[in-house]
Amino acid sequence: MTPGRLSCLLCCCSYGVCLTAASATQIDWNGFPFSTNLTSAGQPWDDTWVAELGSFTGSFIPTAANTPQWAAAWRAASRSVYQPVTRYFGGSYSYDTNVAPFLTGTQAYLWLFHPGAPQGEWILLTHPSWTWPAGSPGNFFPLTWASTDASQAVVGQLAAPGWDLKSAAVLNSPLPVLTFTDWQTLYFTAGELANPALSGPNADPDGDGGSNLMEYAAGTLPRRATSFPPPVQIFLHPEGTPTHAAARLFRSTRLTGYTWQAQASEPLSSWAGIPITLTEFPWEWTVRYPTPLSTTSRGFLRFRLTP
Ligand SMILES: [Ca+2]
Repeated sequence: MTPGRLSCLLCCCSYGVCLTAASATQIDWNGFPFSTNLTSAGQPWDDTWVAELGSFTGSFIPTAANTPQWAAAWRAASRSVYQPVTRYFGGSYSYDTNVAPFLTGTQAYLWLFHPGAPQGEWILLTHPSWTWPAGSPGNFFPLTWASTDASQAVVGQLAAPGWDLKSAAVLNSPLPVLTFTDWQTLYFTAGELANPALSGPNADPDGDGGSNLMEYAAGTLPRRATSFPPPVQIFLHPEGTPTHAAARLFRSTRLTGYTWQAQASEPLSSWAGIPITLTEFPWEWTVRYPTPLSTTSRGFLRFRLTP
């Protein structure tokens, strides 16, 4: 190390910011605390909102007209849950080498969404300067991409009198899938992730009776007891004759890496898979018991989640 470089590092340390050579290229991204962020109906965003920093694959260019194709092309580098009390979101992404689609010079975006169905609320922000810099293990100074610096909202609206960010209603457009591991990282801190009794698949940190894995599979919140996996509905399927018993499951459309199976049993000693043929919506699955009520003395239906 040259004397000049050494004196520079000592100078930095003297001001309380001690930098080391073990740095990487880092993007800090965030919203502005206590800003006013509203839905298209003028309601404040709540804790169901998620913010993601990422890019689209290949040559895909997001527009307000092609929202149904966004999810398939989107890759998130970093995610954050929206904090409705501080009205803040943000995260950090560090890398030594660029991994596709976060290649040098590729446009980056902030995508914030409320996972409603069939109508979601979305806002997608960017700025011409938000392109991924080359990754380097010796990059000391992080870049900051803040929503207040965005110059374009592909959907939604940027600051105007009365609000800072305003989302738009988006119809019939899916959200990108989310692995259980990424879901855990979204809702638990690094320290909590090391504690399976809090963040593991069988844990129930909000005590609402839904394990973390079930909350993930249902698209509910693991840290709010009033948000829990809805019970399976049992009913008679009235369409056509004869009448069958039926069951309805509500599921997260972001589920990936796990598969729901519907199974039926008459003696309870064995289960047979039955097709999910009555899907009306992506988030709602209905199955019929294979034989009609008129010829069934008893029967059982279950949904099973398997990796
Ligand atoms: Ca729970």
